[in-house]
Amino acid sequence: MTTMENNVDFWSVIEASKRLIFLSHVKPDGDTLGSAAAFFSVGTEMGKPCVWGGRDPFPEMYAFLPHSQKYQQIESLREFAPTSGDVVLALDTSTRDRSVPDLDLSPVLLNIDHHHDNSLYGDIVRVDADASSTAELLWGLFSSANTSHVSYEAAFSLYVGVVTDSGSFSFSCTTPRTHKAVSDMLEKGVRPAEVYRLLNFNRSYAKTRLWGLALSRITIEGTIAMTWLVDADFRNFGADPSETENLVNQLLLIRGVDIALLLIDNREGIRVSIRSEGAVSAATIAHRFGGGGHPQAAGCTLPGTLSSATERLFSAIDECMGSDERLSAPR
Ligand SMILES: [Mn+2]
Repeated sequence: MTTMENNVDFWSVIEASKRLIFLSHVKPDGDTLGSAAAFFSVGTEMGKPCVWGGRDPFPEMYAFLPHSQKYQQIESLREFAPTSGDVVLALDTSTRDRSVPDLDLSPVLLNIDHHHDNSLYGDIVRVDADASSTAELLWGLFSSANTSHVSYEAAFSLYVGVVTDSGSFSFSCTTPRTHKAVSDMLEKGVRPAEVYRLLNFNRSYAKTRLWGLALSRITIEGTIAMTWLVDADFRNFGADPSETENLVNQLLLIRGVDIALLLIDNREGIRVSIRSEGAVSAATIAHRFGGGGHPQAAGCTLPGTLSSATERLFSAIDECMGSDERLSAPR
């Protein structure tokens, strides 16, 4: 689904603004941050005062983005004291509750996103579910405005958004338009090798050792790979719980594996991350235990011990394999 109004309206609102307020979504990723950093550059070039914020802290790994120092962790839009003439831009944010509280205080709210489940909130909506990323969508908006304000800095920031949201062009959202946009960004001087190094050559020692431990514990049964971590593992290595993000995906890289499970015993329960590239939907498995997600990625929390949770998961997957094949989305 695509909602597009004409670009003249969009840019006349930006041009008429007294101040631009950029908002990144909760648990900010490379797309919401790269998009805001890019628009911050463009806004600044246009001579507009700009501010930028979000509900969660700025992730250390994206500190290299331009204007990252200006990001403010805020509890409410009220902290920016929005007044008439301010334009608020929610970037890459599918619903109001993924933004900061009190969005209603926005004099004008722009919703710029590519999530197919965007609730189309806001005064001006620019949602294109065919775009790989909000960054790709923004590149189109910047290009069509024919503005001279799109610098190398903006191109660099948007490139970070496209690369991270498309899994380095490996996800199915990657299209000819994605590559055309990126081609234009490279013309602006963006160096892919440099961005690759910034994004990837910064893994912490603690995380590397934690992953090593988890990878050494992998067991495989049929096409299912699983591994586990306990609270003490994080303490021993000085690793943060957030450092297991994407770890479960490593299990799917094993030849012959199409379901991956990561179980983390955090004392309050067993937190389970599920990935599936097979006939059984990860969401279907997660739903059985009160969790949720997408066909390829889902999660849930089970009570009890690691071994009882493992047993229940495996028998649930067994049952799904028998009955769920017709229900899972075609790939
Ligand atoms: Mn995105």
